[in-house]
Amino acid sequence: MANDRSKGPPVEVFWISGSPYAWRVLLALALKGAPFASRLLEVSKGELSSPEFLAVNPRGKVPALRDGELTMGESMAIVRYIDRRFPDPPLFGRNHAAEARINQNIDEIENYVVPETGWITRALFVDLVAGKEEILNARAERVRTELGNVETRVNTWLVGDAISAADISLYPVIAALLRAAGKPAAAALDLRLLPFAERYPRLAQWCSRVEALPGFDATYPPHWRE
Ligand SMILES: N[C@@H](CCC(=O)N[C@@H](CS)C(=O)NCC(=O)O)C(=O)O
Repeated sequence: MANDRSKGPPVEVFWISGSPYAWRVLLALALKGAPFASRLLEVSKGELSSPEFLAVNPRGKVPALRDGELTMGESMAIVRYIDRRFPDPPLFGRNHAAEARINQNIDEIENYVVPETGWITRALFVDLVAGKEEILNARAERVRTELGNVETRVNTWLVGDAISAADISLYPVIAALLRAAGKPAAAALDLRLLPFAERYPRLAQWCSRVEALPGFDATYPPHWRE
């Protein structure tokens, strides 16, 4: 079996509930059906700055992974590692052209979407909007441009006819953004993201497709259910 993990201790994944970047890693593992040891950390308990965790990721950020001697951070680097470690099903395409398109999508998401959504979601989650409305609205405008581009070309999946690392990289970022956009503090902003299904119907269907994947429920941020 390609994903047989009967030998050796399981891969350990360090994460916090609601981190879109950590969610990418959980989704990748779910799609692979790969067993792993879940290390759910709590920021409020200082667990991201404990010496034990800093030994895994000196940046003190999640996601992080430990597999035997290997320790690493950075969500998409971890997803790439998981793809090599558990080859089935492939998340970076079945040929070079598909891999190229998947990687281009990922880099576009990392370079043009995440820098904007990161600021917006953080500001809304910790209620630090006051005085930053103008810059946050400008960021939201750039997000809408990027989402509009994706909306015009998304089919069943972002690339080709199978879910890939491109979908995995984008979904949690959008899910966190939409959750943030529903916070009361968002009323002070001109985000124009909701109702998402009316503004971006194809992307909304794509989100539903991701949410219907086997194993998706187990990746859903536990504190979002509370
Ligand atoms: N580029 C990193 C971003 C990781 C990141 O910013 N994680 C946040 C959680 S969403 C974190 O650990 N923040 C804790 C901190 O900065 O102290 C990745 O893709 O993994």
